[in-house]
This record gives sequence, C-alpha cells and structure tokens, in this order.
Amino acid sequence: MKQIKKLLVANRGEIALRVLRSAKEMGIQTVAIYSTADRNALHVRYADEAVCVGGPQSSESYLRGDAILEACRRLGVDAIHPGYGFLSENAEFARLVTEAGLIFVGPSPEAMNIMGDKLSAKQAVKAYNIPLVPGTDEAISDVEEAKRIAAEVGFPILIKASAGGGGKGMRIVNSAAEFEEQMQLAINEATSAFGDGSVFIEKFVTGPRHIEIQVLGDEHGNIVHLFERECSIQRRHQKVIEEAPSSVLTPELRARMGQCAVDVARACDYTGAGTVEFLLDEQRNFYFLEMNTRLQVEHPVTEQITGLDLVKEQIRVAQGLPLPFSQQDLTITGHALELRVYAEDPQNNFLPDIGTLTTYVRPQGPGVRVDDGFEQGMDIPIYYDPMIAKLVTFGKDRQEAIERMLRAIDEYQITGIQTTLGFGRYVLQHPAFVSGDFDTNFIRDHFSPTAIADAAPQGPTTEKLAAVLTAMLLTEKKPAPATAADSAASVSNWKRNRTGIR
Ligand code: MV4
Repeated sequence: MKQIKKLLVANRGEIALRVLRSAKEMGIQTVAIYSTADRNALHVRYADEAVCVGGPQSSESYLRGDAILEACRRLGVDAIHPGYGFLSENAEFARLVTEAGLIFVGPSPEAMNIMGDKLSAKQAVKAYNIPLVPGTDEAISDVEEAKRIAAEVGFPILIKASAGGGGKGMRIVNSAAEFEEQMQLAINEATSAFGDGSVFIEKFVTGPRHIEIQVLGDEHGNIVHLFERECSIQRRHQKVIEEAPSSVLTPELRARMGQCAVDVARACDYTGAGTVEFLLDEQRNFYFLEMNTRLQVEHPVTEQITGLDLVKEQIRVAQGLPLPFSQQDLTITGHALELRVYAEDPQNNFLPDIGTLTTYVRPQGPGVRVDDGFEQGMDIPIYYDPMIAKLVTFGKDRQEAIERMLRAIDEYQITGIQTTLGFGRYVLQHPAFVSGDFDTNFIRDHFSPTAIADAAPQGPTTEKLAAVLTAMLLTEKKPAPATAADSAASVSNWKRNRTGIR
C-alpha cells in the first residue's frame, strides 16, 4: 500500500471542506487551493496549508492543472482529490497527476475516457447483459439508416451527443418529417460544444424516474454497490432534491439494478467511487444511461443510509487497500433526503442571486446534516456554482426524513440573498412528492412561481400536508407513528414566532 501523507484538494466550497474533514480524521495533512475570489473561504482556513492558484475565473484557477501540479511539487503533496466538477472527470489531468508520481483519488484515466463518451460506454457494457434504451449504439453516419431505426423504435426519439451527458446536447424529434433537420442541428451543436459531432438515437422515455446507483471498486477487482439514490426532482437538469432509498424500488429490483451497476463498473475496471445512472420507465423497466466517474454532489444521502464515509473509502482504495466489506455486509438503514440550497430567486425564474449572507444560521438537531462552505457575513462569489449548501436529513423512515427536512428548512435563517429553501418546502409538502408518485417532470407539472407563497408554513397548507400524511397513514398497511400532524403544527408555530426572516 502507498500511504498518503499529504492530500491536496483541487476544489472549493462545500465539497472541498467535506473532503478535508475526512482527510483530517484519517491523520492526513491537507492542502487547499483557492482563487483570489476565495481568499477568505472556509476551505482555505480549514486546510493545514493553502495555495493561491490564480484569478477568480475557474479557467484561471480551479481548472489550472499545471498550477495545481506545481503547488503539489512545492509542498510535497502525494495525492490529489478532485471533488466534483472542475478537473474531476478530466482524464488528461488524471494521467498527468499519475505521471507526476502522485495518486489521483479517483478512477483510472482509461475508465474516465470510456465512460466520458456515451457511445464507448455502450460498447464497453455490450459484453454484459445491461439493458439499454432502444436505439443506435454507434455514431450515426447514414441519415437514411438512422431514419429507419428511428421509425423502428418509434417517435418521439432523442438525438444525443456522444460527448454530451447530464442533459447536454440532447434533442427531441417528434416525427420522421423533422428528423433530418434535427439531426444536422444536433451534429453542428455537438461539434461546436464538444469538438466531436458523434450523435446517436434513443427512444424518448416519457415520464421516467432518475435512479442512480453508487458503486465502489478497489484495485483488487472487488466492486460493490451502495444502493440507489433517486434524483427525479430536477429543474433544467439541476437536481433539487435527492433521496435514498427510492420509494419505488422493490428489494428484487434494487438487487437487479445494483448487479447491473456493478457490471457497468466491471466493464471499465472501475476503481474508487462512481455512479451508474439509470432511467426507470412507468412499467419499471430500467435502462443504463451513463456513468459518472466522480464523487457526486448527492453522495451524503448514501452515507446516511449505509453508515459509510465515501471520501474515506475513496482515499483507502486510492492507497491500494482492498474494500473492507463485501456486498452481503451492506444494508440500508433508515431514509435520507438532500435539499440543495441555491442562491437563486424562485420568484424570478431562478436567476442567481448573489450578495452578502447578512444572516446565516444553520438548522441543527436530530437527523440534520448541513454540508456548506459559507459563514454569516461572507459574500457569495458570482464566478462559481450558486449552490450554497446541501441540507441533508435522516430519519427511521421516509416520513420522518420529510418531517425533519421541513423542520430544518424552517430553522434555517438566511437573509441578504434569495434562496431555494421555500421552493424546497413547497416540493416536500406536495402530495405527489409525499406519496412518492412523481417523475422527472415533477417541476414542469406541479410548479409555478406563485406556488411557493402558498406553501409558506402557516395556515391551510400545513393542514393540507397533515391531511395528506394522514390519508397515507390510513391507506398504508404498515403501522406509522402519529407524529405527522403534530410535527407539521409545531413547524408553523415556530415560524409564527419569528418575523422578517427570508
Ligand atoms: C433520456 C430521457 C428520456 N429518454 N433518455 C437527461 C440527463 C441525461 N443524463 C439523460 N437525460 C435524459 N435522457 C431517453 N432515452 C430523459 C432524460 C431527462 C432526464 C433524465 C434524468 C433526470 C431528469 C431528466 C430531465 C429531462 C430529461
């Protein structure tokens, strides 16, 4: 094993702090990097050492692989954790890190390259029995052939860019008549956006749920899955609420999807933490979409239900250690929710709302975890992602996790900027969310800007939530605690005692 003594975290914000904390617990010396806009950031103060790598723009700092490697040489760093975003899925950077004699805490550059390209990912998993959405598994070169396949799978179809992912470079085609034009547009778009015009076709699955499986692999060929996260509540490909486990998977389906995820990881000899994304259709058929070769934003919900520290596991396997557990050792305990708190104004088309955190008081208490990188008085820089915190709650079951989330949202005090906290409360109280009857169209189907005011924690809406929960208790066979209505009522009492917040 190669002992890591000093780890550089090539990231900022909440994830930098998150990774630094686990490194510290493991007795590893830590180095932060920062841009001139982040001089006073918490991750800079938290690390043992910190290096300024450039100007505010990401391209001048957090994306500067050369400056980061230079800092590693200067400070005697022996490993780099890339976090998510920035250089985390850059295979070329991972290769340079390894060539410099350092450990990249993540998968091999080869695995990143295979999964970074959607078509090569499909090719890689071909030898395994992985369900794929009907369509083409090679880049379209012949329009007539493509049209024939499109007619075969049936419209509407999606044209996707092989180099895309996360919703980038997708086009819906509703009929054969518009096929050729849309395909040319898709190719042009992919060429200018990714420098690669390869596109392919998939049947458009309407109203799917987004289910992803966390996997973990070591350098000895062991791969396990850590169950699923449901991320169907999204707005323009930006996740809003994630949860684990999903309320729709049966133990049998969970085991089948888990095995498929392990096979996808096996197909590229995956090491470290990764996520295999699936679509689940209305008949509960599942299809492999893509694999994300990084630690994801929403990893805390998996940590809460498995009791594991994913960053520690990443660091252990990066040191060459074997996974300390097998699949049979892993179980799900309880239920976790994550609400992403963005500095955005839901009343104003979710425009980023930057400014100073005049008031910033985190919620506390049983089952509440806040991953963030800010403190009261700090400015939210305009240069980076507007996510200010991840509010995570854990409970013995989904209902308790929801009740704790509503209570935590109400305790959270943020002034100076608009946030998506109220929007989160709206979603969490919505009958479709509470009952688990939702898909990726939830926000399109159920949200309008005036809806948030209606969900404020006073008056009839609280009663409505209590009514929905009560109705669920009456229809469900399992005995459920009689705390739903009490808890909802206490939320509104707490809120009534305060004014001027938000
Ligand atoms: C799809 C799809 C429907 N059918 N593929 C969006 C993100 C990217 N990972 C894949 N995405 C989708 N692919 C087929 N064949 C619908 C989406 C999609 C979506 C997927 C997951 C979560 C939210 C979504 C929102 C819009 C579209």
